[in-house]
Amino acid sequence: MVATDDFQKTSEQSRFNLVTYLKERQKLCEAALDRAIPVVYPEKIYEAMRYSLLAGGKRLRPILCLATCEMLDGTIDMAIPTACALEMMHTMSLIHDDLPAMDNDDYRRGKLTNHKVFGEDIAILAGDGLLALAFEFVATQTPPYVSKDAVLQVIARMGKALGASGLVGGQVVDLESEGKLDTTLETLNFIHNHKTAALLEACVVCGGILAGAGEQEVGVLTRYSQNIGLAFQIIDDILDITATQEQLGKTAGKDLKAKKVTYPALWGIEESQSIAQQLVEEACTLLEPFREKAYPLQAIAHFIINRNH
Ligand code: GRG
Repeated sequence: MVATDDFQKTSEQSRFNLVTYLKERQKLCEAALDRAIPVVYPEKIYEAMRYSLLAGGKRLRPILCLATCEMLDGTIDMAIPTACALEMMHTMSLIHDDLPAMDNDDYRRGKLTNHKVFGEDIAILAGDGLLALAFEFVATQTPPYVSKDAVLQVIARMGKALGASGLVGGQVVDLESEGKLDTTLETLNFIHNHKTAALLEACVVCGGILAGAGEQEVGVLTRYSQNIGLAFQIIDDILDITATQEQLGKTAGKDLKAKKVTYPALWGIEESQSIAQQLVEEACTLLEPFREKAYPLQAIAHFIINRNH
């Protein structure tokens, strides 16, 4: 039997309209990103940076940052520069990941990859430009009423998530593991905790820090984001097998071709789905003390495992 409190919570939760929420937040992020990079001399580099940054995408990272800040009673104004910076970093990693020396892909976000349009030299520089701007943006655009200590912590976390202790480290082990079908679960977890989950964690935790989260709250946010990060990657691996190029906006079936070990290769598709579901349920439970303020982050966690691209 469902207790009255649980029933009320479930029905309120189901009235939270994630589709409308995501659309509004995507629009807000797109507009802020558009304003962040005006085209000036030398136009070519700004155009290349804007090409990938404004090419669409789910905008999950900036939305997670804003949603966490609001859950802890912060405002959008406090977090929007950091949210934009995190999307710049993510886009930078996609541009570099698509290069011939890395994953060598022709399509991303339904469009030709940056190097296919601007050439490899400019694509590398566009990534570098986005990465540098991300740090500058947080430092110069965060409103002055946000504590300088919070801004400093955000900048440190962004660097950590991106460097050798984050995305870069994960990418190195991923490159080394290509073609090795005996890659262990431990190595697979290392790759994705660093390549995928580290940046998602930075998005959530930085949103919290800007709102003044204390140590205990940062701990909860860290566990929530690590769970959704791993669930995100498990679903990404499944979609690489089951979705089409049109749905993904990039080449499908790449893991198999590159002989990469994936979660569905180790566990099968059904078991992988069930583990992702379990991770998301645990993540949502962690946020229950925030009651209705947690609905956006809980709904986003479910979206991560129910998406088709
Ligand atoms: C960070 C300095 C630095 C270098 C980059 C290339 C590289 C090192 C790391 C690769 C990181 C990478 C591409 C990880 C995959 C993450 C991932 C699952 C991307 C897809 O994210 P979605 O589905 O994409 O959110 P959209 O397009 O919706 O934003």
